[in-house]
Amino acid sequence: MTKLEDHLEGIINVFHQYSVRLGHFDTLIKRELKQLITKELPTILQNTKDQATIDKIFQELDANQDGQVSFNEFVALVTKVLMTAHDNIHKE
Ligand SMILES: [Ca+2]
Repeated sequence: MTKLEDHLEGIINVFHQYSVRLGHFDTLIKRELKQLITKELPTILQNTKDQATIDKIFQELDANQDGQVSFNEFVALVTKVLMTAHDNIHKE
């Protein structure tokens, strides 16, 4: 695998690491999303310990409003975080 392919697979692995914990094995419920964000994205996302922020992010990601964030819905967060990380690189 190339470096990029390896990183992309890494995103899937991290999602699964949290999605298997509670409820359906392949979706994130709010508690899993909170754990993922708090543990894996503390530098890029701010105020992640604030429940209101988590609620807002969850609501935005859960496009079909079934109370769970699927991998396809999670990709919206990955996109946002990637763009923020890219902007930050140019600020430094
Ligand atoms: Ca959903």
